[in-house]
Amino acid sequence: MLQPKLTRFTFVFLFLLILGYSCNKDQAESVEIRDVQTQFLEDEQTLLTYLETHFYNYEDFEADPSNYTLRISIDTLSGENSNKTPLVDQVAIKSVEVNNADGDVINHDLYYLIVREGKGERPSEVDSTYVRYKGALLDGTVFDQQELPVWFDLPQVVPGFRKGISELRSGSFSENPDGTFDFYDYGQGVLFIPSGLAYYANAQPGIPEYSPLIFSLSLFTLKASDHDGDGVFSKDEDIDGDGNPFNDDTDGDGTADMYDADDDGDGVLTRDELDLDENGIPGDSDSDGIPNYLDSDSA
Ligand SMILES: [Ca+2]
Ligand SMILES: [Ca+2]
Ligand SMILES: [Ca+2]
Ligand SMILES: [Ca+2]
Repeated sequence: MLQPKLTRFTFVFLFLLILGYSCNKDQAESVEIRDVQTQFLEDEQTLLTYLETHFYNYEDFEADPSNYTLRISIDTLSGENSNKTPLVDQVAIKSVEVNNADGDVINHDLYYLIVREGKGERPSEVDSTYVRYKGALLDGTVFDQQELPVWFDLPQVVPGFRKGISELRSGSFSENPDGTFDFYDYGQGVLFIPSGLAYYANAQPGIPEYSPLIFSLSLFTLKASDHDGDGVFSKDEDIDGDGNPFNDDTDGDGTADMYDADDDGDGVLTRDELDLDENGIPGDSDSDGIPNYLDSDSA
């Protein structure tokens, strides 16, 4: 069974602030700013308790592995379900660094459950992803969901979502004669995100401050983004190759390369010095191993 059928890969402009950062100044001023390490330890305990006391409908997925109409459903381990395998035995952990106000690094555990890994590509953290999702609090309250998929530009979503979805793979699709698409073999999973990788002290509609979040999601497809339109995909502007394109700033002007249309700050737009001979390879006029667009003394 193939899901979903869609008329177009519509880019839905999201009015929702849910997955982007927003900060209500008046509200933020009235919220106590907690110590990052202390809050992390509290969230960690809360999440572990949740994972120990809940399970998902893994038996449905095991019984019908190719049924893409199945939805992930989480419930409490109690009564007739007491003997189910708890989530804590099925999740994996990704450690993510968070800086506190003093610049100290506090490692946060992001828990993720892979229900179906998917057979396509893994997104980088700066790609656009086409997803179906449901976001909930640990008490089960759903604060946002999209049954029909939407495009999410990953740099605009909370770090826990961005880091977690890159553990899934995209699927395949085929176009029908009527212009609709069928998706299959796509990744499905659940992210369990401590507040330090979500909104932390910044309450959002339906999300109190310091809330750990749960996202169930399906990753249908993805595409590379070029945020500054300079001809270099954002994922390829990770110059130091550490997997994080947000920390590369070749000209040191405070704007990361992925958002900087003149990466080397030489006054020539990257687009205009990237590949002058149009052979598909960035030019390097002085042959010093640094391509012209990153080399302020050559163009
Ligand atoms: Ca770019
Ligand atoms: Ca980097
Ligand atoms: Ca820069
Ligand atoms: Ca330049």
